[in-house]
Amino acid sequence: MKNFMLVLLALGLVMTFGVVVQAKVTALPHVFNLSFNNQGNPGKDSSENGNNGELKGGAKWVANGYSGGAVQLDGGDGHVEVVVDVPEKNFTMGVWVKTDDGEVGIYSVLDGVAGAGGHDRHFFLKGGKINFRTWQGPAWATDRNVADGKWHHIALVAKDGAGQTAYVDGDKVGTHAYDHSDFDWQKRVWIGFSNDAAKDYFKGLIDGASYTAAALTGDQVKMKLMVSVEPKGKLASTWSVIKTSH
Ligand SMILES: [Ca+2]
Ligand SMILES: [Ca+2]
Repeated sequence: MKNFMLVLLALGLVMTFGVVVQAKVTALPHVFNLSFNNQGNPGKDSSENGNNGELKGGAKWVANGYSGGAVQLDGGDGHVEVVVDVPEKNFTMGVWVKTDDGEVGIYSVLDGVAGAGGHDRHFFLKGGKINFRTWQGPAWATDRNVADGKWHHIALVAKDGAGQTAYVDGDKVGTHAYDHSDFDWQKRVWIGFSNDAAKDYFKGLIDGASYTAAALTGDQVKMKLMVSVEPKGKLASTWSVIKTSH
């Protein structure tokens, strides 16, 4: 009985923690936050700014995301478009990816369709390693290979006066001194695409794409990872453990 009470207590803590993290992440100043969890409206912006994404070309909704649903991209012309004016200073971009192709585009900010008229804030893979380019800064590489067919969360933080910081799965993997973007005539953001990659279009799964109007701290980036730990799933598996042990 004592053990059972301890399990209940632990369960309560897990649930409370999940809810608190969810609340904190929801409170972040997202420009958009796409969970791809709504099959009927997969591009729905959960930030409630109405900056919905649109699945285009060879992009389709799938149920097996990192957390809930996701978008599968075909490496041909599939991408998710958000038509939106995003901030050039003090921002954080984040996305979950799953691919085994090491030469694909992931995320970028564009003027016209496919970057006609200008493009920057690129996330792309080169030899499997995550690279970035925020104009007028140069392209820069990290040594973190993410093209291993597993889910990885990639985030880029630009902070005025401090520079860019890159995170993979919550680990800091690189920095660059250029601290903002000068590409202020941009009109859209594409997820699953970058002009800087050998293959512009992403092939694989993407989930949890966000653009935040703040330079998040390392801890806040980590918090975004934990949101995907679904208390419901945890609860079910914990209950089955309790049942078998009694
Ligand atoms: Ca999802
Ligand atoms: Ca802008």
